[in-house]
Amino acid sequence: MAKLKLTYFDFHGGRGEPARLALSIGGIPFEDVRVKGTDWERLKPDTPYGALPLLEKDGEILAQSNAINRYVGRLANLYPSDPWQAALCDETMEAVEDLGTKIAATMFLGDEQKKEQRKALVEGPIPFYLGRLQQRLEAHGGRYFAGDSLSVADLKVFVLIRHLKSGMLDHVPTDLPERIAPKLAEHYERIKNEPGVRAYYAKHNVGG
Ligand SMILES: N[C@@H](CCC(=O)N[C@@H](CS)C(=O)NCC(=O)O)C(=O)O
Repeated sequence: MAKLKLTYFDFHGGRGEPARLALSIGGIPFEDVRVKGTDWERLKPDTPYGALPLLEKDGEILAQSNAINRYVGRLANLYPSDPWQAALCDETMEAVEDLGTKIAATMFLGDEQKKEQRKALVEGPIPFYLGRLQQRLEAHGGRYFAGDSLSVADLKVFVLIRHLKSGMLDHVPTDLPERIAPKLAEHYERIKNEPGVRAYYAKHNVGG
């Protein structure tokens, strides 16, 4: 079996978390490398695009979170084999990237600028993407984003909603998902209660 090493920052969320979840749910052994902020500047120049996550397979490196999600999704049986359903899975992951990139741009701003830009997110892109993701979920039957079973798309949306509800994003009300997209909030609860997801967070001793 290939030797896998997944490298991402040392917190439960962000672009590396769906792949960690997928590998864990699939029972696929991997080395779970968690980079501390203080080590990052030293490691960054040696990464393909100056960013994480990275997946290493037998010494070869794969970058870009959604490429990693697709690969581990295939390994873990969490990526649709039907080409159309696979494309729908990709669509969802890219939509989460669209919003995630906007949120990430506010992470390291000073207090005033952060407040202003988060307010703009709360009045625009966050409700827009939550509403549209909910519409897309409902168009696919309301349970899963692609196909008729759990996929990496569900995991990626789950990680986004977990972040929005976490209280870690100053100036972003934690009840936005429930208020704006109740079906998405239900989807979050369902995914959180998937046995593999519960087992992952129990193992790491954190709440889903
Ligand atoms: N398009 C890339 C973006 C990767 C990215 O921006 N990663 C962030 C963490 S989520 C990062 O490495 N930030 C540190 C830096 O840019 O120095 C992907 O999807 O993997």
